[in-house]
Amino acid sequence: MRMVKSPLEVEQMRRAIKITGEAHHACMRAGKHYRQEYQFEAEFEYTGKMQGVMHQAFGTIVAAGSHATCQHYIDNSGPIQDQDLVLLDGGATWNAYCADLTRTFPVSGTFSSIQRDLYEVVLASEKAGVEKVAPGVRMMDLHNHSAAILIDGLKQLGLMKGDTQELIESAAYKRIWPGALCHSLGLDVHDPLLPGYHKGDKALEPGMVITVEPGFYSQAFDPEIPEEFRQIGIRIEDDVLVTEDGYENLSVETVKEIADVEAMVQQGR
Ligand SMILES: [Mn+2]
Repeated sequence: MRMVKSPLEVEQMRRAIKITGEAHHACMRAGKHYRQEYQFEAEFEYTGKMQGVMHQAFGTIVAAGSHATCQHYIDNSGPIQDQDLVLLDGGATWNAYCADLTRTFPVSGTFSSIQRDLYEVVLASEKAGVEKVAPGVRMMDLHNHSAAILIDGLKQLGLMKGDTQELIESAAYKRIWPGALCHSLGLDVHDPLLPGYHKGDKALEPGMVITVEPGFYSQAFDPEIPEEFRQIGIRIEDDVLVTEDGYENLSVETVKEIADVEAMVQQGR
């Protein structure tokens, strides 16, 4: 019952996701004003609450600079430098149904060249995952497809070497991306799935709602990563409904293209 959402359930999720997207936009527009992580947390949750959101789906993650390399950073207590990226992962609830969206943006309004290169790789991986969502597709296949795009991009930047399929099979890429691409979303932010959906043969069905969220997380002491690429965390996450003939990206209105993100921060408020 919880895996496959009814139309009424999807309507609640649309509302939660719409408000969450607006909260992300509010934070991007505030980029130039705030230099503490908790200020973005306040902006994000304020935007929701002003629209009647009584509960966040989970503790909002606002991770600047190297803090973003911790996937579930929750302190939100750090200062933000002018050149930092801010990774913001949050979700409103609406009538108990959850949203879960991540965006990563430069508080300066301009990605550095390295930030831009890495962001483009994660974005390509994310889009590839979203576009492959359809009934009959296994979550593991989605994950490996996005992983292949991520690995290919990192190879082009000289951050990974070797055969892409071997890197996937050996899980060597998990040094950079230890997470999972998808989880179910609904009454809980990590909604229950029957066994076999995450790693087994069970495939997606119409009415399921999943997240798609690849990331790049480079640690401080990774000898295989050039120093200028270390201590950077980037994640992009959308919420996707499986439809009869493919997918609907429920968070499509939340900007993620570099030009759109930069414009929103620069335009500001
Ligand atoms: Mn998520």
